[in-house]
Amino acid sequence: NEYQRQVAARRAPAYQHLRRTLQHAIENGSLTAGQALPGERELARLLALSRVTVRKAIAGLVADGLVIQRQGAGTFVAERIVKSFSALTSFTDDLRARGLDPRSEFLERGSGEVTPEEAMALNLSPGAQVIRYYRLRTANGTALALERTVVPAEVLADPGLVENSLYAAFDKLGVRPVRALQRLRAIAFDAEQARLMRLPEGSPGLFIERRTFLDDGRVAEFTRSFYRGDAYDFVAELHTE
Ligand code: 16G
Repeated sequence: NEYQRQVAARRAPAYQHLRRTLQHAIENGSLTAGQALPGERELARLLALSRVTVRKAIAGLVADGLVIQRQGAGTFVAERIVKSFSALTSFTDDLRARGLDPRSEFLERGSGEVTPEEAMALNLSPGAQVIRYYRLRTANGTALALERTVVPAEVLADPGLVENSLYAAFDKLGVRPVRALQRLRAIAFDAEQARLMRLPEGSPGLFIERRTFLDDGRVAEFTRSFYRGDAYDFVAELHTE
């Protein structure tokens, strides 16, 4: 009830109280997508809170993906990311184009012999070598996706060649993807994925599987991506036959 809520609110540290207040303001639309939040100093002054408190509250909202911080420009209420479903672009391309700073956090990185499932997906013979990545994809500190990628070692010889972007590594090596097959379906993040994404278990996600081909017909990557369902709009242009 209201009394319990007020008692709980009073007991919570000030930064959590502020974080929740701002979260509600975003959820009920009093703060709208793209809108700038007052600066840290300004907020602290307006609410008679310390700057540390304001900073901690904002950091929480960034981790939740509710706001985005842009270097030198300030903090803004997050807008959904519009992504083409038919363009062969990379995570890094998509976010750089929006002025954000995309990063890869490697959860796993290695190489080994292809599994039967991978051999089917990559058109490889049993015994071939592959490299594998499991990455948390972030933009300006917000986790947006988890991606498992397998690449034939004949395309990318060493797992260390990818710093942040797989497609940037392809580009450097003169590897040119020309087409891809992709499928998408709705999922709910399981407990482990939710922990990595810092989301509640069961949060909605988009599972996208992509096989990318080179012009000589070889498969360059097999990637299974789990994108945040609340952050992305996939768009495509349709034509009559
Ligand atoms: C995108 C691709 C993924 C690709 C990755 C490369 C979708 C649905 N998936 O996330 O298949 O491996 O970009 O990104 O777009 P990177 O060059 O930033 O590593």
